Amino acid sequence: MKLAELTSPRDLGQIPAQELPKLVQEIREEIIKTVAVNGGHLASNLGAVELTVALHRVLHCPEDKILFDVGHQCYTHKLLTGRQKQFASLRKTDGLCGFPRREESEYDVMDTGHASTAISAALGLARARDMQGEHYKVVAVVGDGALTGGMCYEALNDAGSRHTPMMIVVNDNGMSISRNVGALSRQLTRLRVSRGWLGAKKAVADALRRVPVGSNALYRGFQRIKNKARNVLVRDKYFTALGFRYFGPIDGHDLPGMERVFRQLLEMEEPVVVHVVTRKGNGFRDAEEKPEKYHGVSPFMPQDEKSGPTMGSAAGAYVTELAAGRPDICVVTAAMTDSTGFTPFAEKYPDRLFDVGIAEEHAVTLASGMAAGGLRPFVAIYETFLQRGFDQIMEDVCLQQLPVTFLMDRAGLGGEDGATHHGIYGVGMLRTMPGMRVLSPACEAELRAMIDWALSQSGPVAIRYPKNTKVHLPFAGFSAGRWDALRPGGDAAVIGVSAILEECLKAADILEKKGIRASVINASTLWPGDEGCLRRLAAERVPVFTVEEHALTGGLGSITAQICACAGLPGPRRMFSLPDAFIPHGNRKQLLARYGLTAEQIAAQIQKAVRT
Ligand SMILES: Cc1ncc(C[n+]2csc(CCOP(=O)(O)OP(=O)(O)O)c2C)c(N)n1
Repeated sequence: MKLAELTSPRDLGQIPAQELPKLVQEIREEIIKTVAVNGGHLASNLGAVELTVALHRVLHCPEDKILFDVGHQCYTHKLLTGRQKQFASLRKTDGLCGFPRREESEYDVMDTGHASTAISAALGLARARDMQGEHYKVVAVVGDGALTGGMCYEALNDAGSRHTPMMIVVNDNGMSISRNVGALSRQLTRLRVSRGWLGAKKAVADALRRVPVGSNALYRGFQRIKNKARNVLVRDKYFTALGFRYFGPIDGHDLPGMERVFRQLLEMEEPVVVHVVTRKGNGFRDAEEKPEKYHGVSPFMPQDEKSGPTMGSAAGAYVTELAAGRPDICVVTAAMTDSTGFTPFAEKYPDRLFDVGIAEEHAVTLASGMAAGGLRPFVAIYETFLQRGFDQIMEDVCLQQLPVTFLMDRAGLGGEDGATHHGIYGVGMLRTMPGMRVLSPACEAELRAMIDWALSQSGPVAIRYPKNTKVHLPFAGFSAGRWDALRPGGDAAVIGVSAILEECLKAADILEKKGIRASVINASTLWPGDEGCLRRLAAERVPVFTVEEHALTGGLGSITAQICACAGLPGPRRMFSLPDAFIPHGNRKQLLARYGLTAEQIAAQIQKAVRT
């Protein structure tokens, strides 16, 4: 049976074992072909093909539930659950999402994209099942990278305490995006490389084959296997201490072996952890050799190489430069050293960069402690993932006015990654925190000036920037707290910030052709904003329009409205923003058009407003 002929994962059961390698190969080719055109999480998906096929062969989904942590490795799952025909639309506007989405399929159990949530959610489902007297199986697939996130420990601790039956598959490839970090990762490595796990594969598979079905017999069988295979099975202290039965490590590319293990262990009504060893990028040589590069890729190759330097790489380069003269500068990242542009810093100052794993909450409080101890920490992080640290920024940084600088990459629409990756709520989040200053540059020169200013401050500063340097500003220097005009004009004032200024400047050009002279103002100090600027515009009776690539609540429009209301000034005539909603994945330009944020749409609306 070919991939295209599968109507549901149940059909997998009809495929004889000897034909499965062909299917696996077909899935891999489909993934490579699609990601080459659409971009996506290539290496993670290639590593999880056999694992996903094995799970779908032993489970009865959608009644049984598979939860993929992060969800970036769910492509095989999508291909096996009736979405082969739409697969070419992966990550495209209105196409399949690159992460599980409940509205897309009944096989997608939770909407995900942020790491380390699967065990908690699986435990919730397992408890819902038990309380309602149902009997389905619940399986969480968690990478060794995701396992560095604190939520996993909280969930394991809880699950083990009540002995809730569920299965956790640890997909261990030794990698997060980069090489994995931390003590637990070291423990997994020890298990993986310990005396003869390769030998264990055969011994365990042989032993399991002889175990009869039925839970008591299974349990005895399991004990027998443990005794018998004592020399090859590895003793785990970690999961066992938390109340789980640990089983492994087993080969994550041996489909029949995995199937046998999953089948047997699912019969045990207990919390079990199966440690599966996979190779990231498996089956695609480049990705196997450079899994970091192929973790998440743009459509490759020709376009990818053209994409040019990012704001993140500019931030990383500048902080590295500054660090030469300032031994107090250090950097904290949460499993994103390379993605945030800080590899050069890590290479030059390995003792001053701390990759804490996928642990954003810890990253923030760690930085607060470093600042309290006299250092000048930068937290390099994607805006969307900083959401994890809300309480820590509030209590551990702002309450004490500690000089931590947040370098927030991927501000604005996250494009093809979708709802979980857009950085469009950060301003609203941060400006509720007393003492926090929020800046947003539109070009590299402005970014560097902001970093300088942050270092001159004794309290917290957040600098948020988009992925790419798009706007070529007539940059005249950054002056904290001031909103400067980038071009003059007395008929309307278009106040924008960061990347969307490009659309504002174009809108002003369009308006000029219609006889409307609009100034464009760069609100680079987003918060606390510039009341003086708004007072001057009000005195000159210039109608104000705000434009931002951020949700309406809490962003530039609401900042402007708030300042005006408090100062008794007329508020903005219109606030152009993204809606207060979850924005789906898609091409940035197309999304801007959908929400009325292109230059043409902005100009048309301003024209209507000033002419009426
Ligand atoms: C809260 C959060 N922080 C950071 C990320 C970015 N991120 C996506 S996948 C990933 C690594 C996951 O590693 P692992 O779980 O081992 O999966 P693998 O890709 O190696 O299969 C990271 C850091 C995220 N999705 N969520």
